[in-house]
This record gives sequence, structure tokens and C-alpha cells, in this order.
Amino acid sequence: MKKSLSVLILSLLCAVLLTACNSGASKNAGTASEGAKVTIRLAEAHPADYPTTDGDRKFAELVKQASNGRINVEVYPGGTLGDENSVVSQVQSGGTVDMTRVSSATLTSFNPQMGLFALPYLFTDSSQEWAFLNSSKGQQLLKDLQTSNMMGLAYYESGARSFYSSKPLTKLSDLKGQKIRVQQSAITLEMVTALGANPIVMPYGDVFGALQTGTIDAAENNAPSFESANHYTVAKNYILDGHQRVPEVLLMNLAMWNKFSPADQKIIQDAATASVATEKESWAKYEEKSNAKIKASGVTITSVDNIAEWQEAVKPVIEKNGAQFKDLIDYIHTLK
Ligand code: BDP
Repeated sequence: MKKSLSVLILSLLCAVLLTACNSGASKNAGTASEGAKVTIRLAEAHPADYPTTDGDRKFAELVKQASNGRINVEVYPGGTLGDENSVVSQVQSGGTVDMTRVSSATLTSFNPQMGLFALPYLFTDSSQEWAFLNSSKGQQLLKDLQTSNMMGLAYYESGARSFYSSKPLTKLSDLKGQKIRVQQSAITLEMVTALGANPIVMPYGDVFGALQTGTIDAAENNAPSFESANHYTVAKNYILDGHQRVPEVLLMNLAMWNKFSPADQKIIQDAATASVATEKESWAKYEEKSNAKIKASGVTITSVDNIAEWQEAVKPVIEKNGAQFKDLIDYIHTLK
């Protein structure tokens, strides 16, 4: 009798506990699905008219449409929510920023796998890069961001990065001893050191002022960033060595993603995927406009015809850091 009573009490307790857990789960699933309105804050480092911001806004528009206004993505351009490093920390930890569009180079300190993209001269051109990004291996890297508490939704175009300086810069040996601002990426630091220069990590938003005051001599970026951030008005020497093609990534906090119902997850994923075409289209136009503006402003632009010399200089960096990505690198070499 006594035994059956304790069994009864135990089963009652289990039932109560189970109900409590279940109701918690369904409450979570319901938050972002039927009925409830959700606001998502998306941080963007670039100005309102920049191609990545066009991509973000397209994403927001498509999400709004498909969810009948239930899911509202607010895009904050111009770095107003903080520099990229702090914004990614927020997205990762579930702080006040839910989403961001960020450079994959910045992501290396949060997810070492992203270091693949920081390897110098990894891709020969944009079509080889996109063949990889769209492949199942490239998409897997996005998915693997989940191990760092972030949901990678899409890659965006970011062209090729090259060096620019306020000092003469028309050949590799000119880099010797120059103080060069780099993104927060260990591989990039090593690359710049291997090229004979002194790397200095600094947030993107501080680069213009640092070039003006001479805290740094140089920096490196694609033409749209070089131009839109006004670096070209101070750094009048641009050498087109194209050392990196680091794609942009659209990210969401993983806990937020997991709260959405499968139907809402599909809305968000489809919108992110569809926004890539808008960003790429805008990129092509903007890059052309930027190049024309840079040229017209009297910047000395040097194209590199002995790229093998640059590649040779960074070989130790690739050997050291590329070992962990051997399979991916071999795969990339099979792509056109
Ligand atoms: C630009 C990226 C931006 C980075 C910036 C940088 O689009 O996300 O913040 O480079 O150099 O090309 O930090």
C-alpha cells in the first residue's frame, strides 16, 4: 500500500514536471510564429547607400512581406550599433544586437573555420570564390557557425582587398616597415608581417582618422570601402595585389533562430538567400563607381604583374595556417 502510494506520488510529480517543460517549449516556439510580432535589430558597419546595406534592406523587406509584417527587421547602418567585433560578440551572446552583416575576417576570432577566407591569394577570382561559396562545402561553413552560437544565413560579395598607403606604394618592397591597419584576424596579421610591414589591429571606423594623423601609414580593403570611407582622400597610393577575397556574412543569434517555428525559419532563410542577388548587383555598380572616383581623384593606382613574388612571400603563412583547411583548399583548386 505504502509502496503504491509513493509510486503514485512519483508519477504525479513526473507528469507535473513534463507539463511544465512542454509548456515552456511551446511558449518559445510560439513567440516568433503565429500572432506574435518580432523585431530584429540588424547591425551594418557600412553607410546607408553601400551594397551590403542594400542586401540587408532587401532581406528585411522580403521577411516583412512573407510574414505579413509580423517579423520586422530593423537595419542600423553606419556602424551605429558598434564596431564589428563588439557587434559580433553581441550577436553571439544574445545581447541587444540580434543580427549583423559582417566580414568573415572578423568572424575568425569567433569561429576559427572562417580563417579559411583570410588565407592570402586563396581564390583566383570572383567566379571561383562563388563556386566555392555556393557549394555544399561552402554552405557547410555557414552552418558550422552554429557551433559558435550564430546562424549563418548567407554570403555577400566583397570583392578583393588590396593595400593603399599615404606613402609611396608601387611595389612589394615599398611595404617594408609601413604601419598597416588590419582587421582583427590572426592570419591577416601574419600575412602583413610576412610582407615586411607592421600590422596594427584597429576598428574600421577609426582608420580614416588614423591615416590623417599618421598613426598608421596604410590600410587594405576593396575599392568600395576604400572610397566610401574616404580613405582614398588621404592614402593616395593603391596597389592592386588582391591579397584576400573575404566574403561578407549575414548572421543571426542562434538562440533567436531556434525560437522561430520551422515555417518562420524558412521565411528568414529564403529572404536571406534571395537578398544575395540584390547585394551582388548593387556591388557591381558600386565597385565601378568607386573605381572611377578613386581614379579621378588622382590616386596612383598600380597593378601587379609579378604576383608570384607576393605569393612567395606569404607562402609560410599559408603553409602554417592552411594545413587545417587542406581538403577545402584542394577542393577550391578544382573549381573554376
Ligand atoms: C570591409 C568590410 C567590413 C569591414 C571592413 C574592415 O565590408 O565589414 O569592417 O572591410 O576592413 O570591406 O574592417
